[in-house]
Amino acid sequence: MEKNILVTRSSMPEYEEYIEEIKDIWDSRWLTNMGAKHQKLIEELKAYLGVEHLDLLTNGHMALELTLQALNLSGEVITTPFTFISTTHAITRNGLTPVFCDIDPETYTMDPNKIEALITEKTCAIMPVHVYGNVCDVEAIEAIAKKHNLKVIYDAAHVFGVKYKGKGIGSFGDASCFSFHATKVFNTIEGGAAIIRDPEAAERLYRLKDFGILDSERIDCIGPNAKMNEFCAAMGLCNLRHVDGEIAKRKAAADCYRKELAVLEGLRLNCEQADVTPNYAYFPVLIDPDRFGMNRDELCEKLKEAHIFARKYFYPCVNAAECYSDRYNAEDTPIALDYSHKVLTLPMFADLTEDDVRRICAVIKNCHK
Ligand code: T4K
Repeated sequence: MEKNILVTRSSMPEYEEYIEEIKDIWDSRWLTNMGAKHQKLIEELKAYLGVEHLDLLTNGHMALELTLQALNLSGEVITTPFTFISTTHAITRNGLTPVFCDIDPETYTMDPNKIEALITEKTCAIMPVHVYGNVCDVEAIEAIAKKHNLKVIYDAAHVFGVKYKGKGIGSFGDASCFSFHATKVFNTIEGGAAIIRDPEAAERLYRLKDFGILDSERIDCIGPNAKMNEFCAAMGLCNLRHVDGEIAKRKAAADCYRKELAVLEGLRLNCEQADVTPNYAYFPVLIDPDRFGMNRDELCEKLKEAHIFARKYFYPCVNAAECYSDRYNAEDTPIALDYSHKVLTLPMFADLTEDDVRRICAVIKNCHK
């Protein structure tokens, strides 16, 4: 039987490298609560991402949730429905109201031309997503935010290592939140980071992730426990040494896909953006059923039969998900809704070989009319 190919596979260091990295945790017995590995990883990530400030959290979701809380926002947040549910949950769980803006048909990111029509006197922020590693139109978004005095918080879960015009993507907007989940380009097993420009809000986030504790006798805000532990930080220190190599391997797989699928009628490849240094986080393809000869769901099933597990990221469109559909009409964001039925994310990870890619593409070509 042919081996299973899953949508992704975690990048990991050599076993011995990780064991070496965690030895001093045994000696110190310091396992969590902003220990030495946590502090070291912060410094290394600041240098790698080219940002002046960064804080670590248990996961990307808590980075989003606590960043919104630290910024003391209230009212409406304009966001995209074409994302992982976490983005919207972070807004809602802060008592804020998500307002959905449709996406740009090329980049799948928030369409800046549709933002201003959604601004009301209650709007406090814009929360776009650099989905699949595609960079949002940061210039247009930030010009609108400036004009209307709104905060911009990027969900940067997919863009680790991406640069725009030579600048680390985390340096745009008022804040950016990364995910270091096992499935991401760079992982700390579970983990995340928040980059907040305003030093006061950044300081608040540092306390919020530790229950809001200011010092041993004062607790001045209400926060959860969202601290990254030392074992996760150690995994991060190891993975960071290899991340450039892992991205280069992803590029080889992406190049192979592009070559194999170049002229397949009805299958659109992801855009290649000018001025962007990509990270090849995901490999989305858009299926036009009439021209391809089969719809996205049918293709997904055919791949499954061949032991290839592509995923429908991001279906359902968030405003059509059960927990939001009573309050929103997904038809208000027609492109996002349409694409949620047409995009398939093909397997993409550093260890995906060119033979694997050719095997996947052979199934796809076979399904093509
Ligand atoms: N914002 C955006 C835009 C996001 O995409 C995400 C997370 C977040 C915010 C929140 O960040 P975190 O709080 O998660 O840090 C996965 C991930 O759990 C999630 O992190 C990710 N986005 C989302 C897009 O995908 P599932 O339910 O699809 O994962 P699962 O368990 O089906 O795994 C997918 C594949 O990954 C498996 O088939 C094999 C591989 N895998 C998985 C795990 C758990 C590994 O190789 N190793 C592993 O340990 O959600």
